[in-house]
Amino acid sequence: MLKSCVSWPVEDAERYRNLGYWIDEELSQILERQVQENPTQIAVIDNDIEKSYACLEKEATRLASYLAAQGLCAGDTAIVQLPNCYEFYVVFFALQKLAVLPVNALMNHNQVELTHYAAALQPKLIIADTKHSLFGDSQFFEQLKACTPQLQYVLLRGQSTWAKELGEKLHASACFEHFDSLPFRKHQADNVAFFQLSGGSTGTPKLIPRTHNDYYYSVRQSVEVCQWNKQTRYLCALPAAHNFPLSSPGALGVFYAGGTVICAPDPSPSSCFRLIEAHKPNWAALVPPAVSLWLDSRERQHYDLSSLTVLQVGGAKLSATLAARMEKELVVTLQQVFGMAEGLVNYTRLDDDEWTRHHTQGRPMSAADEIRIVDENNQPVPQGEAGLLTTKGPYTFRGYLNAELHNLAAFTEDGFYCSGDVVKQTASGDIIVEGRDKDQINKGGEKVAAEEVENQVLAHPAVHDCAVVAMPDPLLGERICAFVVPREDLGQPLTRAMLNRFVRGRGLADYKYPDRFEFIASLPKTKVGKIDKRALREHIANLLTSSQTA
Ligand code: OOB
Repeated sequence: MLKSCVSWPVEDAERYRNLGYWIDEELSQILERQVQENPTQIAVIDNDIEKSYACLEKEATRLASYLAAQGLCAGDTAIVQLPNCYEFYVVFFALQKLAVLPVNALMNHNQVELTHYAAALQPKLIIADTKHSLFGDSQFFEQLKACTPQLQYVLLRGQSTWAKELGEKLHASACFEHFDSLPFRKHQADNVAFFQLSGGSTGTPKLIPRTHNDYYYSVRQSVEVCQWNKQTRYLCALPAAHNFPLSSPGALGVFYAGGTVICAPDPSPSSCFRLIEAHKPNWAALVPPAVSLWLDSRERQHYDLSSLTVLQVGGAKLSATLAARMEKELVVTLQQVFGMAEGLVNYTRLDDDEWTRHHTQGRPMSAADEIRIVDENNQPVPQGEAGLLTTKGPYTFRGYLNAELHNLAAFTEDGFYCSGDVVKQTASGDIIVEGRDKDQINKGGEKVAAEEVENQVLAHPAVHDCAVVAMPDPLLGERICAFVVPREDLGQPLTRAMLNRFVRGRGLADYKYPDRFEFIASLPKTKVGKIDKRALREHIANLLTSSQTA
């Protein structure tokens, strides 16, 4: 099945190797290096738990050995769904040692998403948390097993009566002592290490294969750009599995540099401020709505946040107004981060002037990132004009898993990934995100594929047609509006409450629920007969403005 992962053309791979971008090391090396150099340094703080590098390595080895003894082996796949906690990193490195390939689902992913990942990956193992409603009992696991013949093992973080507990496998219990020093085979660094999740614009979420070589390079280069070192203390408040807090430079960057990750359960002021005062991180990463919440929080004056020197913001467009306010009121340097799970990451640099920090989303982190800003015929637009961002490079993937047809549209013939972002580039090479040409809603950094929501709404028997678009929102930037054409031939009129109840019952992640349903007699069409989503976006934006002024 993994044969359908697209790899880099041989000549590109050779070039990346010769230039030192690909070093043929596995991701598990990130941790092993620190165990040699820095064993007693604290790697992760998770509430009152502090784990040194040596301890993290020991627990990862023990878990890997346990899983190997259960029969898991290189090339098997897994679904991991854990909150921000130190175990997330233990599991990450354990699976890397074994060369078991996980997809790290977000905690708010639900039945629909996990079922889809299971169908795509045919995992042997699930590692999840009993706090998630799907794993309180065995029902969902049994359901997954029924359609995933390979699936045999489940390990749960938290107390469980129906499955083995992850904690038991990590902690020093005599029966696992002999696992502590099992050597693991070296694996090919060109191989897939794990799957990232695409924000998506199609009916089903796509999986992004990331190799050891490409991901490790993106971590090392991010650390270089951000100048991280052993003194780096990073507050991880965004979901740990997301590419931004995992590798830009994120937790893996911290581990590479020998610093300390401080786990926060979420980016809210009530979760983060006390942790900042207690553990004194100097870096943190947020999405723009969280910046607004931090700035407007009354709690701010009660905490000492002065340890923070740099605040990274990315995932969605940050307004220049918020950028200026943030630097002034929080007394931090802003670093904008414009990245994507597919690869390319842009950073503003710490010594950029104020205009660049506030008005641009930064420039590619690597000299090897190739950027082409093109029109709809894939022709470069004149410098300074807006166009579609396409890119290739040593850490930008070359194809989604099992998605041959979709890949044809997602890449140019010469291998550039079409990001769907509309951007322009300043004379000095900095990128400004102007908009988007993909059927996606960016709800304050959380990406929602319109088609995925449309399919759920369309499943209602009284819905004739549906189109999902973004509507403006002062806090999140965008929210989800579903335009619905009801069927006329059914007696009972369809109501918003009925649709809400129906969609909520479908097992989709909460953040994908439409925030508003609008009934419409028919969907507007463009000249070529496609649904005119631009007209729908304008329609809902006007409705919102007129209801505000009324
Ligand atoms: C990050 O990754 P994804 O995969 O969740 O989302 C990627 C998309 C981009 O194509 C763009 O549409 C949007 O999110 N985006 C931004 C942005 N950062 C991401 N749009 C405007 N301004 C920004 N700063 O979101 C991601 C991955 C790694 C690092 C940072 C963010």
